[in-house]
Amino acid sequence: MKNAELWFTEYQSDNLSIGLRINKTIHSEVTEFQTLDIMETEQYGNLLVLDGCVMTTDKDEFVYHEMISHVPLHTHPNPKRVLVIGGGDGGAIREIIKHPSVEKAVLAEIDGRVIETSKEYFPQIASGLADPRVDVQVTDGIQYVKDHKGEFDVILVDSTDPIGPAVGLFARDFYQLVFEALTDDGLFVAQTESPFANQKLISQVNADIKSVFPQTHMYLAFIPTYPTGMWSFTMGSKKYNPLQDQQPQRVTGTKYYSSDVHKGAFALPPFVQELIKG
Ligand code: AAT
Repeated sequence: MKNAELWFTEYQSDNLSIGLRINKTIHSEVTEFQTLDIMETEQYGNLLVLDGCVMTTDKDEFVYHEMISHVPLHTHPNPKRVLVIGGGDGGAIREIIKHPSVEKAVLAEIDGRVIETSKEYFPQIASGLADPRVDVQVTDGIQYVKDHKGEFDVILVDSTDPIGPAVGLFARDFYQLVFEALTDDGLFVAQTESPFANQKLISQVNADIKSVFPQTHMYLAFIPTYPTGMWSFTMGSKKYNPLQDQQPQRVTGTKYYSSDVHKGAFALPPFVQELIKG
């Protein structure tokens, strides 16, 4: 009989939680930056948890990693140099290197233990990290963009929620540094939380990105293990528009991303439009 008693609960706010039945805890440690737990769940395969929050699972990771990567990379006509801030599991990198134009992909992850444990317990997610075009840097993403002006065509902010080391990744000053780290026609995308659970944050982030970039566009995807399942991403772009400049699909074998999903993801329900109308 299965153990009916072992459950992982993420307390997502004072009033909201998600529960997953777990078969066992595979790994647990306190790193220099956060607590790190890996569990085997019944529903979603292996689960990566940082500071009590779900980062990714084997079975739904494809939605997040395809949508954070392929939407910006099918907006830029010729992305050659790409930077991921955070994303130590390697999922965004795995998707980025599917693009034939990409010559270099840098991962700037603050916590080397996320990278090492992902290689061990999430080999399908971390698989791209061994590619010769990939440069893995264990460093604070804020410092990294400060030191690399005008270098990247596309930057992805694949960060934890705005607590602990990620607080600075949700600030206007950081978006200004991202702007400066991009080439003249560069663009960036950040994961920007749930329109149901994080309304204030979404409004603030949208206003901040608008104050730095000539174009700001929000899009949505459905991610079952993130708070409320409805997830937002925000793009800041110097030149290209994700709908007018959308490129024909360049990668095959995607499970969530398609040219139609790319278009549809920018159709926002009125209550979401309301959050970002300022
Ligand atoms: N690919 C989905 C997984 C993540 S993990 C986000 C990563 O951001 C973590 O590994 C964390 O160590 C890293 N990180 C946090 N702050 C910084 C920083 N300042 N510089 C570089 N890396 C950083 C995203 C999950 C989204 C969860 C939504 N609920």
